[in-house]
Amino acid sequence: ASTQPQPRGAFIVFEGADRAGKSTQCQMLVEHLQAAGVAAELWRFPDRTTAIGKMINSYLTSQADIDDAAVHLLFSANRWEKREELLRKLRAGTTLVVDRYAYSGVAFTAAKGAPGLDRAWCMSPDEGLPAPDAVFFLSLTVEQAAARGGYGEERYEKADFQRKVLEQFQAMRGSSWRVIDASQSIEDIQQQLREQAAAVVARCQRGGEPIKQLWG
Ligand code: ADP
Ligand code: FDM
Ligand code: MG
Repeated sequence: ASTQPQPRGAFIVFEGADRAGKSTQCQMLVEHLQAAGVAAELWRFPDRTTAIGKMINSYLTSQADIDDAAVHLLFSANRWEKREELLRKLRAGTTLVVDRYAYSGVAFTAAKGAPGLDRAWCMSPDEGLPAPDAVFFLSLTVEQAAARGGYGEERYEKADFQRKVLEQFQAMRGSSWRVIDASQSIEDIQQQLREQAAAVVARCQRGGEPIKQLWG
């Protein structure tokens, strides 16, 4: 039996180290898509608005200490609790532009180098989550990031740790990743993102693109 092409929204993820410009570019891309008549929403992980997200926020702002393995599972649970809504939106034709996803989850925990929490362990709780259609990786060195006014106050915003996170991202990046030089101007980066995103959105809109699963 032939399957009907099933038009849907695109699932686009932004990754990269802190201060690479993810939040700036996500926001601009969503506004651009909406202005072009594409149904699009901006999402972010962690989603700090849920009960689990509030625990994560307490951890990131150092109001709470949580065991490394336990907090890793909370970050993953925070994606699982959004899975149904995410799939529903995509199937209804809404494109989701998502500021961080499971790749950050793996990179940040694995960068701790804690016994037992190697990359394979870190990947396992996210196995089976919806996989993005494209990952835009905004690439910036720790030195370039520091030149943007230094890091903020949150738990992971330290140069030495960020270096280890970048190494983890490096080890994980697959063929579907589009690496963008994040040291360019905001406008130049946005221009490249718009072109690449338009192709992904069009491909999903045409139909026949199944939603894949991590870590495929
Ligand atoms: P992220 O979400 O990756 O941590 P942000 O989008 O919050 O990064 O940007 C971090 C800081 O760097 C902000 O002050 C932002 O205005 C600035 N910034 C973002 N993109 C660029 C760029 N291409 N060039 C210079 N500064 C930038
Ligand atoms: N982070 C983010 C993790 O450690 N694990 C995850 O699964 C995700 C999605 O949380 F330090 C870290 C990465 C970053 C912090 O910061 C979230 P932003 O500024 O909200 O992206
Ligand atoms: Mg951000």
